Amino acid sequence: MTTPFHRVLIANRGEIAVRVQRACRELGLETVQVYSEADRDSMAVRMADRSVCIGPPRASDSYLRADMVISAALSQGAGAIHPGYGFLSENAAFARQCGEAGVTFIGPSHEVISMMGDKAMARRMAEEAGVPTTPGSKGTLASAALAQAAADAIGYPVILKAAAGGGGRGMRVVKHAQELPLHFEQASREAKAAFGDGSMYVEKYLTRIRHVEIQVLSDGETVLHLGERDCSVQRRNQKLMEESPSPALDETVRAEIGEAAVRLCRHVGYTSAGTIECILDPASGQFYFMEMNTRVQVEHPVTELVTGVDIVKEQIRIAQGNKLSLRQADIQMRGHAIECRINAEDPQANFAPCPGLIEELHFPGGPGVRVDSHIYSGYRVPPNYDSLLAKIITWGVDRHEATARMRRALQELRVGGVQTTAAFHERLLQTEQFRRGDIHTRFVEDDMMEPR
Ligand code: MV4
Repeated sequence: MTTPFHRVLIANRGEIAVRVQRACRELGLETVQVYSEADRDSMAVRMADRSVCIGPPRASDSYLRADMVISAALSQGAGAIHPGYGFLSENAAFARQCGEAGVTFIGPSHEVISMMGDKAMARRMAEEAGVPTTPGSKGTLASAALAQAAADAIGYPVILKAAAGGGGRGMRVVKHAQELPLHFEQASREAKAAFGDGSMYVEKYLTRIRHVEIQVLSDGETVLHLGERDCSVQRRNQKLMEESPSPALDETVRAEIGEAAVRLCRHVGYTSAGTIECILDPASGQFYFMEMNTRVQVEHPVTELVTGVDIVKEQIRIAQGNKLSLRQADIQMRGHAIECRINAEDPQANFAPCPGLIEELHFPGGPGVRVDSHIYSGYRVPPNYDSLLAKIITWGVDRHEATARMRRALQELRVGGVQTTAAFHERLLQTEQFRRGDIHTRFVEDDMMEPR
């Protein structure tokens, strides 16, 4: 039974805080924006009905302070908290503490967050749900010797993964058997230091792969998939550009991967919005479960543009106890969408972060162009957080038109005062590989970057 709420606390910052503000406004909900001292002048604070400073700039002293966030919700009469992405969004303890404080956590149950946050357990759930997984160990490996035996059985190269890791953290590729024991000990030690848990599992390492992920929405009874996103344009495990639909999927695989995602959600009792990340072997067209993200993702707008579904509003409506009004037959992907992440980074300086004052700002517009951003002319980009300034998302009737619109939008963009990744995207869109839709996850690092 969910308690009705009319005020939502947004426990995040930047563009996603603005995005959630907008969804709340459209649903007639009031907003409470928490902020650190570095975000006092942020757009999200200006948009909110109420705002509360929860600490100094460092995230561990502000946006990660579960106690401060929950007490802000209670003191401001917010009946629900939206965590956005990053920060506390996949912190099962925080989700549980929200419930214990009588505040609705806008996301899955803390039990499901915990289950899918254990990447070895998530993999097991996928296997039980009949979702293809890469050949790998049954669960975590208690010693280097057991890891060696599992890897020998799988065949090299293998990839060691931390059960408490994810998103590329706590992973290590092992090419030869003799290297495994050392890599296992080092990776487990690093995972213990980084995540408090050194448990490791092993998978067959697939090379030249694509990253394809499926957006899901569930109210606990109806489980919908909203099609896939291709996130293969990455650099050091950081997504730079995403698109939907994937140029690498045909209708058969598209249906299979969507049905697999729904099966997994049903199997674990998933609710709210979520994303199932897969790796796709373009050669065979076979996809394999990688991990599940129990939060809204940065790249959700490309799905919104091709399906017409407002994912954040649906998430909030589900948290209010509403049942989904949509059925799978209502979800039609139309056209093509591309998102470019405009980061305050200098591609000519190895993508080094470039915080500073936005002296001039002009965003693109016109047909098929959406900009999700929190910056404004005169805004000072703080050095304390991720470098995302804006997401430019374009929609076209097909990939060609979406690409042409993105090129035009990037040419219209003006950001004075800080270096951005816009010029990198302009170059990327002109490569033959992108135009052919033939991108793998190592393309940027292996094929595109000029040798330094
Ligand atoms: C893999 C893989 C190849 N083979 N697993 C990266 C982040 C995390 N989601 C898991 N990742 C990978 N897992 C097997 N068995 C390659 C990666 C990988 C990757 C995957 C998708 C997109 C970008 C990536 C960059 C580096 C490694």
